[in-house]
Amino acid sequence: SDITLIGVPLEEGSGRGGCAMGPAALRIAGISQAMIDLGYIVEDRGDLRPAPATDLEELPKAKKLPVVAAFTRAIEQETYSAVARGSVPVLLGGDHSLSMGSVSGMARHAQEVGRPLFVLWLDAHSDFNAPETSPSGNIHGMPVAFFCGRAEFAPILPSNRPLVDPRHVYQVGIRSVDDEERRAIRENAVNVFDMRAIDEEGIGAILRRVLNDVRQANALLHVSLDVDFLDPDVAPGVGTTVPGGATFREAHLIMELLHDSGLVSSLDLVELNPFLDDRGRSARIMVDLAASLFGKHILDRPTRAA
Ligand code: DIR
Ligand code: MN
Ligand code: MN
Ligand code: MN
Repeated sequence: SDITLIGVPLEEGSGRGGCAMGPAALRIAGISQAMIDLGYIVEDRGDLRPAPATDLEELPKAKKLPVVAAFTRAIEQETYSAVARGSVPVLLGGDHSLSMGSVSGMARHAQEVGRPLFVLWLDAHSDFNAPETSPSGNIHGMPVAFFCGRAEFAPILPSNRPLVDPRHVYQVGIRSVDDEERRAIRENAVNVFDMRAIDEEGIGAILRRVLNDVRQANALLHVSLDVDFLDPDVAPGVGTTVPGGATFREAHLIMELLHDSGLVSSLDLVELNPFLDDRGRSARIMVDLAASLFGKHILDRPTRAA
């Protein structure tokens, strides 16, 4: 298949209920048909349902670690298998801790093919906490630090797993960063384009810079889209809304530029909480954005160099 859908009914990383219904809501909103309509062969692998890990303990500063760790292992394997057979993995979340697995699976593949892995992180949050710095203990605030090797949990994946270079992580839409997290993203030289950067430079200019870097490095690109990247007026169906987010048009332009680039290897759609949504609105927007990333557009236009 061209695209592999992987359902991840995981909410234990978020500290509240609801995200486990995310994959079901994305399917009802038509994620599979949207891609079939664009001409892709789509395989839906259903939902992952791993039993909690028995080799890891609950930690006060990494809540529900045995559940999140079991998902991380299963997601890493499913994502790796999909991309290794030439398909584009699309993770249907589920809270953002699922990216510990998806990005690690992509990093395994990138290492095998001898190319670097870049990550585009579309989020209100940097998700660069570690158990020692997290104010909440919720693991969905830690995935970027995890796949960069900067958050030490008990062993979840093999200790020799490939890591992502934090200088190859591009965060866009950021507007909520914890104090110690701010220091960590600076020390690790993560590329951060906060909402002010979007206001001042425009999303198109920022995306072209990111895509240029990816192309120059001959890298694979993983895109991770958190619902709260969007303004809460656009997408209310998420547990951690932050005012002042991306508009509908800014988000669509990103997806259209990503499609035109031909550089995207894999995608996470995360943090959708159908319990908090407004009659499926946020689910439909996430499906619409994914469709744009896979080539849905308004008019044909001549290809323009980035
Ligand atoms: C906060 C909120 N930085 C934390 N994080 C996230 O709990 O670590 N909310 N990711 O979506
Ligand atoms: Mn997030
Ligand atoms: Mn977020
Ligand atoms: Mn480099």
